[in-house]
Amino acid sequence: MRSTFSGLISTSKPMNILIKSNKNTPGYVFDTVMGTASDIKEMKIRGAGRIARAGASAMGGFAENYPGGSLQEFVKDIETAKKMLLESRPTAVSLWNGVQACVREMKDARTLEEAKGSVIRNAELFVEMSSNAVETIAKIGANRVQKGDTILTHCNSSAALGVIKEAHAQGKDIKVYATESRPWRQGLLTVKELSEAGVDVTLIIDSAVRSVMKRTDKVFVGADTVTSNGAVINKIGTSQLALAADEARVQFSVCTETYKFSPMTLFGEMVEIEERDCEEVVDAEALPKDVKVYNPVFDTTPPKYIDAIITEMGILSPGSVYDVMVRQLGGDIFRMREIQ
Ligand code: RI2
Repeated sequence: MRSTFSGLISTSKPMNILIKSNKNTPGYVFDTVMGTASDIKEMKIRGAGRIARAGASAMGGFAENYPGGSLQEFVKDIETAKKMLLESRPTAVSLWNGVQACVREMKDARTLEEAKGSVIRNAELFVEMSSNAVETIAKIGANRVQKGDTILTHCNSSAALGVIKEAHAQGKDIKVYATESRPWRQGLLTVKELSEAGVDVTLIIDSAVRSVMKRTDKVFVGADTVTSNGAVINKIGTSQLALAADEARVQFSVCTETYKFSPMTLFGEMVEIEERDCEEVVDAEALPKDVKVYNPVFDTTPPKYIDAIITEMGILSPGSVYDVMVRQLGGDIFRMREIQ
């Protein structure tokens, strides 16, 4: 799909939600939710894990500050808050899972206080679980790194950087190549973070990936979404790292929390790739009017190019993602349509 400067160029839908969903709810309870949604939309909060934690925290804050009223009103209003957050990056499964985790016990609540309590509790639990998962992944992944390894990473993944920093902290004397990651240049965040941690890090432009692959021992990247057949959706350019790694027989590992596994893909749904504003790529003034710009944010790496998926549950093969998903969803698996 192509987009032009003259058309509506972002796939992110406008936030067209009525702020006061009923006459008794003061608008201010939606302020934090709206602020978080807007920060996510504008990439002030970014990274699949961070947006999930921010979304869950906003849901928890909403419940905590909810002023009163009936259980029915709260149920309706929290649905509005949920939509507001999900529309900020509509294709992000981590955000969906983070927000959904907060409301998973709402159906059992008999009073407003019980409902608020369950949202607050589940939001806290999600944030804690998510942060712990990143730490566990770092420890497990670092065991795959050997002394003197040269590592290549892409974009800015807290899960992948956790592995790299842990390996460095263990004194493994590693070197890192980090891609710039156009157009947002999240690679600059990566080199800053690694340099501050004392890691020997070199910034490369995205098109230098194949060139440095011959000097690379291992690739560690993050994930935005993992499908039930073990494919990984991550920052645009990830699949070309995987192809180059495959050609050079370099190990390609994906570091990801299991809540980035997409339950919808079990039912055959395709992962929608977010397409963002063309102005993020190039200034409209710099191009002739008839030139189109295509700005997909993520791409898909097929399972055959992935050697390991490093999760908080251990190292998985792409082929075992389905089993983990089914185990996590348990009896709810066939009710997913209702849950949505
Ligand atoms: P963590 C980012 O997306 C990158 O694609 C990164 O690899 C992924 O999220 C995972 O990040 P964006 O928000 O959850 O920059 O590992 O588009 O931090």
